[in-house]
Amino acid sequence: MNYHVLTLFPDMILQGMHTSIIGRAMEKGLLTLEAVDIRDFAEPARKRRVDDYPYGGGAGMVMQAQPVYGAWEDTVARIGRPVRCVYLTPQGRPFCQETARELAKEEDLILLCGHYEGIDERVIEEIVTDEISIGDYVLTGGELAAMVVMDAVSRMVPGVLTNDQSGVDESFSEALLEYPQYTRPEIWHDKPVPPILLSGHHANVDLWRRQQSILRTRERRPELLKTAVLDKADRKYLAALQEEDQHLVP
Ligand code: 9D3
Repeated sequence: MNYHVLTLFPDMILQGMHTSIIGRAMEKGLLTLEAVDIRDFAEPARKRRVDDYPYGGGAGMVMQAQPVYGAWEDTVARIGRPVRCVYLTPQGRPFCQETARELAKEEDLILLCGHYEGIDERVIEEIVTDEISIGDYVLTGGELAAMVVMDAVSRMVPGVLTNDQSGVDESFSEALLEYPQYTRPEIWHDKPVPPILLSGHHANVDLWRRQQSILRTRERRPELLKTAVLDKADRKYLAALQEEDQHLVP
């Protein structure tokens, strides 16, 4: 996977990505990353300025079409074939694991980061193939969103995760939340590790963990239970929990 990030803050992208597992994968040659500075494509007369006032008035500034187009055109020319261009924007489709898996199939991805109040719509219409939001909260720009997308996409690229990290065939939409984890010491702040984990009965441990996953999912993300893949024992446990609740009704 070759990432090409069009941004006003290239250092932020490079510094953020060179640490972590993803940085390791870049050293292994599985991923490449370039940050293309949109300011390098400003009209010379504008002295690296790339924003201007919004037509129709209103607060803030808008990124001009021309420098964004220049950065994109240069990048596509160097790649040498058509390539998806992902615009990170609060107006985009909510990012999810399925999108990460789909984007990981591409050989190259252009990621376009906005700033100010946004980018002139006309260049969006010409170059953008996908618009993605990472959630309903307000960021100051698209850079952190681009890094979130690259992180999630990269771990779906074959070879990026080691075997004990798995991941490639994991499904989020079919899955439950994870069970709680414990490590040494056996007692910490008067809290013991759940005794079943020390019992050595692997089948009982597996069952307990599965039930903890179901319990947590029901408490924290009940909407995930609609798509979770549950076997007969899972459904029986879930029914027992609902039955338990019935007895709590006043
Ligand atoms: C509060 C300002 N907003 C109303 C005038 C517009 C606005 C413009 C630019 C709000 C946020 C941003 C910067 N955000 C992103 O570029 C962004 C983002 C986000 O803020 N939340 C979730 N996903 C994304 S992807 C890109």
